[in-house]
Amino acid sequence: MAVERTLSILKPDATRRNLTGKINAKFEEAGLRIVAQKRLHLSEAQAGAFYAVHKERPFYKDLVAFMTSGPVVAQVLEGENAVAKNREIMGATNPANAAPGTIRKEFAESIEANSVHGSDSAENAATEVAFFFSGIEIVG
Ligand code: IDP
Ligand code: MG
Repeated sequence: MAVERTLSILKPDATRRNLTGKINAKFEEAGLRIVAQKRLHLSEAQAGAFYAVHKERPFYKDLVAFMTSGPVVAQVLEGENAVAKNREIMGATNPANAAPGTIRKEFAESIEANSVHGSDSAENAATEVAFFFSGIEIVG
């Protein structure tokens, strides 16, 4: 399996509850490495652009409002099969359906305030990593 990079975001519900360390411990324990990281307060335009793929979904406006409601931590995770592994560690979008031990099962407040974002394919990972980071900011 190839070493991959994927984009992870610790969402405003996670920063508000001071959970960034507990969540990142899960990634590190599973063998993913944090090779870039920054704390940001996204503007409406930035959050809207990042989630543009969901523009037509009924939850888009609320999602943008939520993602701009407080600081986030954007980070790049690196490791074997990192895209799928990150999704596995995160758990299902709706915490009610998330497997035991996953981040969303343990920490998410709701289907919207679900603590973490993770890229869903290698192709989207490359686009999403480039949205937040330049090459010089990623140190493997
Ligand atoms: P994912 O984050 O598991 O990839 P997506 O379907 O890509 O899930 O949705 C992006 C984000 O939009 C979710 O993480 C969540 O914050 C929010 N979201 C998804 N579905 C709903 C919904 O039905 N109601 C409210 N918010 C939603
Ligand atoms: Mg998604």
